[in-house]
Amino acid sequence: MEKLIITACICGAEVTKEHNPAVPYTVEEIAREAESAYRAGASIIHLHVREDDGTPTQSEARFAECIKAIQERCPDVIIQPSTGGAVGMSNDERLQPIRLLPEMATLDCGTCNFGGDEIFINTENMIIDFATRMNELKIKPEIEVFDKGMIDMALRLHRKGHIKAPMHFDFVMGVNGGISGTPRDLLFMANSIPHDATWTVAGVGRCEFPMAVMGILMGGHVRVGFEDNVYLSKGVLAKSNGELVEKVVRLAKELGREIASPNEAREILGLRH
Ligand code: KMH
Ligand code: ZN
Repeated sequence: MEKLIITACICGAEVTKEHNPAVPYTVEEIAREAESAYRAGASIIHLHVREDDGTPTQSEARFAECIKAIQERCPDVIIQPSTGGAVGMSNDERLQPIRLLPEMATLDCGTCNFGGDEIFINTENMIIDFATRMNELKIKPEIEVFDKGMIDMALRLHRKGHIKAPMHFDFVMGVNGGISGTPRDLLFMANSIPHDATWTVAGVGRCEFPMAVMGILMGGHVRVGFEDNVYLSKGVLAKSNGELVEKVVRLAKELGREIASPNEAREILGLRH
């Protein structure tokens, strides 16, 4: 089996220090959390950034500062900015970090309820526009899907030439409004993508580690981090993103799967380097 790529989603846009005091806001905190995940075995940092008070921002300047600080501590790590940002942000706002020419960025492939009155909007034309701009800049999209219909959307846009093969998917499972994080649904998702595609699974909340184990066993890849879950185990807050990554590394070892370095992850994903 291919080595396991671990992505750490260290910050997100919704989780706060009230959920877990270790959630990073400042540049220094974001760099600290990225380093803890990298040292534990993460090869990709899925990056959102915040103002110092915790407000989510897609500011190009703030991303530039955070990326610089992360690269000083984790020189070879793959940095994958979010183009999802936070619910309610405009398209232009969301797209700012791609101007920094990261190797990868997320491409959210459908609209989804996000709990309460929140709706994370990604219309077909928005997805085409985001994909086109990422193609022009040679940025590999991580195709984020919160439901099976979003895979179908991505495949349709691939057939129309907007998304290139080999495609890389992130199945985000367990969002309040998306597909649930169950083994049955993960099998359904993984069996719905092309054979030459790669995938990672991000289980939200209590689904994080069950989905990680499934991903390890099935030959997929795994995302963990505060964006998706702040607990190391039931009722026990993780002290850092590194602790969450360490747990995946332990599970992978037990199950006989080796961990990919950042350059091995680049090979697996066909990234430019
Ligand atoms: N914060 C969510 C509304 C992404 O990073 O591309 C969107 C999100 C997806 O996190
Ligand atoms: Zn995200």
